Amino acid sequence: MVEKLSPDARSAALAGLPHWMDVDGRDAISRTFRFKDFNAAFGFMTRCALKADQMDHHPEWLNVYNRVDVTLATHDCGGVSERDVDLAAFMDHVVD
Ligand code: HBI
Repeated sequence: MVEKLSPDARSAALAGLPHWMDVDGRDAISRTFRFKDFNAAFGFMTRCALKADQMDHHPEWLNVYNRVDVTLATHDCGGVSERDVDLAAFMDHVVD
C-alpha cells in the first residue's frame, strides 16, 4: 500500500522540488515544462512515460505544442506520496 506523505514530509519534499506547486483544491503537485518545439516536448514525454511505466506510477499531463503541464498524485492513496516526489525528481532531472 502506498502511503500519503505527512504534511511535514510533503513540505520537506517540495522544498527540494522548487518548480513544483501545490494544486488548488486538490492533494496533488504540478509543474509546467516549456521546450523549444513539439519534438523536444514529445521527447521529454517519451522518456518520462517509459520511466513512469517502469515505476508503475503515471502522470496526468497535457501537451500543447512545446508545453507540457504535469500533475502528479497517487490515486491509490488519494494524495501525494513518495512516488510522486520520485517521478517529479526524475522529470526535473530529464530537463536539467
Ligand atoms: N499512477 N499516478 C498514479 N497513481 C496511482 O495510484 C497509480 C498509478 N499507476 C498505476 C497504479 N496506481 C497501480 O498501482 C494500480 O492502481 C493500477
